[in-house]
Amino acid sequence: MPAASTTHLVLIPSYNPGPKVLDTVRAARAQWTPVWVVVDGSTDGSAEKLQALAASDDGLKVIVLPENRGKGSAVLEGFMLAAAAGFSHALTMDSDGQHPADLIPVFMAASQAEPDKMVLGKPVFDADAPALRVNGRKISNGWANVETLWMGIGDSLYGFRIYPVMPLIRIMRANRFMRRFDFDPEAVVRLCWAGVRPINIDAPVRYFRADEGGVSHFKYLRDNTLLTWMHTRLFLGFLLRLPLLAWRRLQTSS
Ligand SMILES: Nc1nc2c(ncn2[C@@H]2O[C@H](COP(=O)(O)OP(=O)(O)O)[C@@H](O)[C@H]2O)c(=O)[nH]1
Ligand SMILES: [Mg+2]
Repeated sequence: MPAASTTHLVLIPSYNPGPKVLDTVRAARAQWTPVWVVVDGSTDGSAEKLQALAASDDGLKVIVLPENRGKGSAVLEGFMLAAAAGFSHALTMDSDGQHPADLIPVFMAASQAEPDKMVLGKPVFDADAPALRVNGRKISNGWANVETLWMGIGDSLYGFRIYPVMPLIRIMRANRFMRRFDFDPEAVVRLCWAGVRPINIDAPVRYFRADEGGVSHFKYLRDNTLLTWMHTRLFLGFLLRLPLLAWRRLQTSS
């Protein structure tokens, strides 16, 4: 197992993740120490299995939330504990096997070289990726780029990324949204507004069929409505900040 980092950790929010969760966490542990999992009120017995894994692994910590509160809430809970433990950055990844654990060291190295930035995964889809999801994210990405005046967000939604811990906590404390599926895109846009620039790195994303152990809690109507409302409020926030953003943008492009 790799030597323990005192600045960077892997944080995995997990809600009823399906059969791939233990392999996903093991794969992350093979690449990084420490790894923390935040179990977000799961009802599938995964909390107990993860706790059993952690009992024999000092590099793995499992935080169990009693009720499901949404991905953003689960990540925020983990970030507050990470900040209290002195960590400055966290790589978030999903618990269902879709994200490339083998790229954790590459992302961490990029973040350690430029700690003022966030490191965003840019998804490379396999042939099984549902067209509706792939095309849907183009809309979210288009909005995110407008809202940040094209400051370089490669992908707004991919949850395989490194956030600076304190800037994100400050943003989330000041904002009552970002607690569910609206977390990832709103986080990158608001971090850009706060002056945290993105680094983009290509990273494969896998889509598993249900019979292969694939699980998704994405609901098209509910979550697309959430994303539409999110971009509406971000666009209004963008209009308010437009003079400041335009000024900054001119400075960085010259
Ligand atoms: N959708 C959802 N995901 C959650 C929640 N809490 C934590 N997560 C985790 O967030 C990640 C993304 O969720 P997932 O359903 O796989 O979304 P998808 O990969 O975009 O289809 C997974 O690791 C989930 O386990 C929640 O309340 N809802
Ligand atoms: Mg998933």
